[in-house]
Amino acid sequence: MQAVKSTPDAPASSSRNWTEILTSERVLIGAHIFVAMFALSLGVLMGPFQAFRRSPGVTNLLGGQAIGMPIFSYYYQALTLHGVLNALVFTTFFIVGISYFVTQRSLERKLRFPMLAWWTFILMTVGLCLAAYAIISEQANVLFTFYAPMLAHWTFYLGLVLVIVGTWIASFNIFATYLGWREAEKRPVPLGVFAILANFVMWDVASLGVATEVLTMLLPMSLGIIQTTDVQVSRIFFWFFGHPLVYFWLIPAYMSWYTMLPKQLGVKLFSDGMGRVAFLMLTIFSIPIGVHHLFVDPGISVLAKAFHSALTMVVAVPSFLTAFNIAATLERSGRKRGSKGHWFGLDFFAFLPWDNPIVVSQLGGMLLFLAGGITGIMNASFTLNIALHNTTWVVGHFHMTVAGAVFMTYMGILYWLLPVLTHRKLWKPKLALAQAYFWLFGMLLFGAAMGRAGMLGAVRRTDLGGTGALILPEWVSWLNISAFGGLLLLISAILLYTVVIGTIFKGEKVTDESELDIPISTSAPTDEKLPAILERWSLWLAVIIISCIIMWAPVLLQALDWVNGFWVRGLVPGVSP
Ligand code: HEM
Ligand SMILES: [Cu+2]
Repeated sequence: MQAVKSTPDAPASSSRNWTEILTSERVLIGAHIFVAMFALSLGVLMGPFQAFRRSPGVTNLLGGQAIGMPIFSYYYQALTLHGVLNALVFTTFFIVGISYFVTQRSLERKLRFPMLAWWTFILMTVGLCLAAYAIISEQANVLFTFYAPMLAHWTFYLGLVLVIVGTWIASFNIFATYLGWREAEKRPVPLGVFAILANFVMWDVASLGVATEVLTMLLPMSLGIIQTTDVQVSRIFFWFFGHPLVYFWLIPAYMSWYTMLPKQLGVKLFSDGMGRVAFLMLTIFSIPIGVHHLFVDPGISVLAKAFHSALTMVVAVPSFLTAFNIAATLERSGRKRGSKGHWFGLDFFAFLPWDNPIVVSQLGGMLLFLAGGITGIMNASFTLNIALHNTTWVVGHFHMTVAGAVFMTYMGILYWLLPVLTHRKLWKPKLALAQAYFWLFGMLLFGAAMGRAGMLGAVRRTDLGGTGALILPEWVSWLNISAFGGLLLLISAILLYTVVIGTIFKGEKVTDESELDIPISTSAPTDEKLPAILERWSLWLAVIIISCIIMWAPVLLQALDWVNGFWVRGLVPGVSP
């Protein structure tokens, strides 16, 4: 690790400071991206093997033998590893890394507390090791939604707490950097940093839910300090956090579409202000809608379910704003490249650079997100949810979003960030392009097939490949198609790591950063009016807190057991309640 010697508030415009910043940045951010990609390499491997295992076609091919997971033979262990490593670890480390990078580069100053950033990284990595130990030693088969009544070894919970505390400290560092910049600059912050700030304001509040659950219920119970806990209350705390979690993943992807993609396409974003409004709406409306994950819970009133369901429709609005803003930006780019507005004005799509892996990863992510968004609205509808709940339909939905839009966009980011971090050009960009297409088509097939099987009643989180598991005849072809999608995705994952390792060891060396395209804006547009209220973070924090109280306090108050107390009702480990 390299210490940065310049004074904390020194503007980075002086080239000496800037070189030092870049060196420390490469190591710090590289470490975050390395851990993210390492976790993903193991986590993602479990996916295709789950898909193969549940496919009767593959089982028959192997003479009636279900295919085992590599390394991990137990279904729930592999599923926990897949969910935790991909959806919690890969995302969190990647987001913290990219947030540091964009903050430093956009504001042209180093993090306010560089050493603290290293301690944060160490804390999060220790947390990851603790949680990984629990999963690998088969003491945490609790899935990535780890609410009661399932119980894991205490190292699992402690590990996750450390990771979350790490994200809080990271957000403190980012905010401190931003406040120093704002005091000096007195102008609207660049949109990329605006998105990061909005994301962390929301995340810091949301993660209080899961921290409360872990610290007051799960961790004490795993340590034997308390003997029972309230399952309904545990689920409420979890989903206070669980829904905004998906926006924590999504906002950095949106940031890439809003601020990086236009640069990569050589055009200006259609509307910066509209982007800011979308980010604020996501921040405000992410938390007070989480009861849509609790539609089948008996301890939640119908009224709360109706309100949260209605408000969920509101959170679709910033996504529509984004669709409009980005489509208008893509059209600009298409027109610049020769589109004449044929086919109802949609021919611009054909003029986009479909041979650029960085652009294709993001466009692919958007296409998958169309499917993910629409299926999400269906999930949020109470009546449809009852039919689809816990079927493979849900797996289809969230692979279009987190393993689709989020994952593909992050890979789009990786393909320009890796050269910055390694000072080597991307190795074999054609392989990277193939990776993006394999992922796009693999995920479309996988998601659609899982969705269709789910509509026919195929259950999720069930070892359909296990001995004696029920597989209805009408599911068979869809499960087989999902395995074929899994094969394409496996090929894509192999291509991804080939490109990453190839770049690190064989990429053409770059001596000057100007040879690389780094899509970062250092200022907000001056031709748009950006009202100062947009950056009144204390106001938005207050709005978030008040809306959380209005939407969640009645849910919690109703679920709490006022006679027996917080920890009494519910589960006694090992004994049926
Ligand atoms: C190679 C690509 C992938 C394939 C083929 C795949 C496949 C699967 C399958 C078959 C399941 C199990 C469904 C069940 O039995 O209930 C699953 C669950 C899951 N996947 Fe993936 N997946 C892939 C990539 C990803 C990625 C990149 C992410 C996140 C970034 C992700 C997140 C999840 C989550 C959160 C679950 C739910 C685990 C649970 O139910 O607790 N997957 N995936
Ligand atoms: Cu949700």
